[in-house]
Amino acid sequence: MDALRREFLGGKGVLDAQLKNLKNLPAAERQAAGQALNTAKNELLAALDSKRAVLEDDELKKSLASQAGDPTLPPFPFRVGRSHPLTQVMNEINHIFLSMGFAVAEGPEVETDENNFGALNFLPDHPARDMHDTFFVKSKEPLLLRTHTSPVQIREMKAAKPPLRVIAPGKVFRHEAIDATHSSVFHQVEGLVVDKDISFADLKGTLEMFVSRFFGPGVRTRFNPSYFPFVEPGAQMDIWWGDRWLEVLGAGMVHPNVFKSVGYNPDEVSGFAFGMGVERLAMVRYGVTDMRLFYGNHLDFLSQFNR
Ligand code: FA5
Repeated sequence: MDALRREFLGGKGVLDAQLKNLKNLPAAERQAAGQALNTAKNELLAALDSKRAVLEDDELKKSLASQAGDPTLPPFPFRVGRSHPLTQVMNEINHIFLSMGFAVAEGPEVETDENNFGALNFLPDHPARDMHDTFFVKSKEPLLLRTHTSPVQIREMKAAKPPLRVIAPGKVFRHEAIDATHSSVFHQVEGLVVDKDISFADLKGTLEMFVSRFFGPGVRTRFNPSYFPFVEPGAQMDIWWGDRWLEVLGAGMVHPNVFKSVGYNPDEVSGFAFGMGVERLAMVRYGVTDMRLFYGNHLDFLSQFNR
């Protein structure tokens, strides 16, 4: 383009030579020739400009096509994801127990009836089963959606010899009437310690230590007797929650029948276990009055829990 412009319109170009030549023409022809040259110059300039515009447009299109981005990518500014508050609370619970020497274990959400109930000393027609109604799967070996994380106790004891010190975080399922403090799918963290000479004082001390680290000093707790077929004695721990007590966990000394079901000798070992409700701990921690808010998927609510 530039070469063409120089050749025809430049200082020593074709047009320029013709213009210089005008003076050699007879006077009568000079005016008409000058006008013709001017017209030619303007036409050339216009043609060059329009060609340049077409070429530049082509170039832009080509470069845009070669850099084409993914139109499905999210626009700026990117939103940074973060863990759900219940995941944050579970991770924090895990960390506190890891620092106290516990290992983390896991079990399946679809469990055998035997691990969820039988080996935990729930007799077949015992009313304690009524508090744990769930989905049952018809299969050769009776299966169900686990109602608590306690079956992981059975799996861990069957897999290893004492001493044991494990926690088992996970999801559990119950056929429940749902309200501000009850869900049909919720989370628990199980704890199990088995060794020689483990006492109820060890259980209480461990839980007190956990609570003061999780909530900070000054949190009000109380222990009440409670019944679970797989512990004896059994207790529940409540935490003061604004204007009333909220039950956050069940606990107790491992029942001799549970030790027998996994092949441990109850005369040689003793142990304690607990199962805490993650949603309930999160509610107390953050002053949330309705558990269902955690499942609502409202980002305005969830993004307050910034860690
Ligand atoms: C149990 O599930 C026992 N497995 C706990 C246990 C473990 C006792 C080891 C002894 C030894 P419980 O049903 O009370 O117990 O549930 C334990 C905790 O889970 C409760 O304290 C509460 O914090 C929470 N929880 C129970 N039901 C619900 C529910 N429907 N929604 C949300 N959280 C619940």
